[in-house]
Amino acid sequence: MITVTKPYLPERAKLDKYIDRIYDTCRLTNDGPLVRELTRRLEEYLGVKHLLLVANGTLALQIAYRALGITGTALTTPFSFVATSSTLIWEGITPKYVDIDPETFNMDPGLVERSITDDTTAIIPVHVFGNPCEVERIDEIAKKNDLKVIYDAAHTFGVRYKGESILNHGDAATLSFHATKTYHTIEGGAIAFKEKEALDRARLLINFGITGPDKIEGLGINAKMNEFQAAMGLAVLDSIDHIVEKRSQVWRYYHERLKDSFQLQKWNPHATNNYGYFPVLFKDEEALLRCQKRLNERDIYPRRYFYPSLDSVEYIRGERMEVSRDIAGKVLCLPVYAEITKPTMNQVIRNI
Ligand code: T4K
Repeated sequence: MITVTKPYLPERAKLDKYIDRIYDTCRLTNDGPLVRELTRRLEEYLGVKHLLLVANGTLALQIAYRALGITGTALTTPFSFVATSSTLIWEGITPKYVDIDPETFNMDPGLVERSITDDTTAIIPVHVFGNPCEVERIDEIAKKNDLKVIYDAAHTFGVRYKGESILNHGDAATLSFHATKTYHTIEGGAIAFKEKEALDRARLLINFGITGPDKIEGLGINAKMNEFQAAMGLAVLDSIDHIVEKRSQVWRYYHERLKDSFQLQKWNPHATNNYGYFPVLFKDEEALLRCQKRLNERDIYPRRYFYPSLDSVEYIRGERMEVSRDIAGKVLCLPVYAEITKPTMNQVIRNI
């Protein structure tokens, strides 16, 4: 079976080197030495200053909203994984959608300002499939209107924009280290904060608001990453250049053969890619469904990331977003992972 992705598993010996340390110390969680080491190494690798590791990318969003005091209404995109919106609702914040650009698939910055109302406190854009948003325009609108910006950067591990980490834009940027991502810690995530004060507040939030054995300073929850997640994260990080290189070969192979027949996502010209996804836009939903069926019959399972457009989800019920609905109906993400073979890619290409 060929699936849309396949997690990278490091060699057992490389992983065991880290797991042995857990067995030696019996330290399994609660800000242990592997989580600390991974934090340091990721700050260095990614080029960020105030990084907090958490249990998953969903909690990363929730903690970021709390740490930055987001309330009322937040502007966000309907073309994303459901977690971008569900976390807002979970935190009592109302998502209000801004439609997307039909070529980049990211929030259209030209539509942001007209959506701001008195109770808007934040903008939550997504760098969809790792493709950076127009960050300068968004950051400028936020500054002018005194709004916070939290980028859902779940897909952007290692992506650089104008030579710097994309995570350095906004008041915070959140990552997902889920097994399906280019870089993973099985489950996991992180928040890169602009200000150290926000990082300090978030550090309290992820550990029940506890500051010492006998002291509870405020409301918190449990969003900690554990030592086994960090062990996997360290082992995967040891191979990250190899993973990205292999994925880039797959991505380029598809790109070369499909670029003249399909509309592909328009990539930000100032940004690198981590080759997490290969979205293809069909001429209509019918063509997509026909192709999906043909591939499924051959035991190949691409995915409709992101479908449905979130403004059509019953419990979210946003204003209708025409562009997002159109794109969501036509996008199919092809299988991309380090060990995919050329015959398999050829089979995918032949059948689409
Ligand atoms: N924001 C954005 C923009 C996101 O895309 C996401 C997550 C989040 C926030 C939240 O972050 P997390 O809380 O998840 O850290 C997957 C992932 O579960 C999810 O992390 C990801 N985005 C989303 C885009 O995709 P599914 O429902 O597609 O996963 P699943 O289990 O169907 O896996 C896809 C394929 O991968 C399977 O067909 C087989 C393969 N697979 C998967 C797993 C889990 C394996 O081979 N082994 C595995 O262990 O959501």
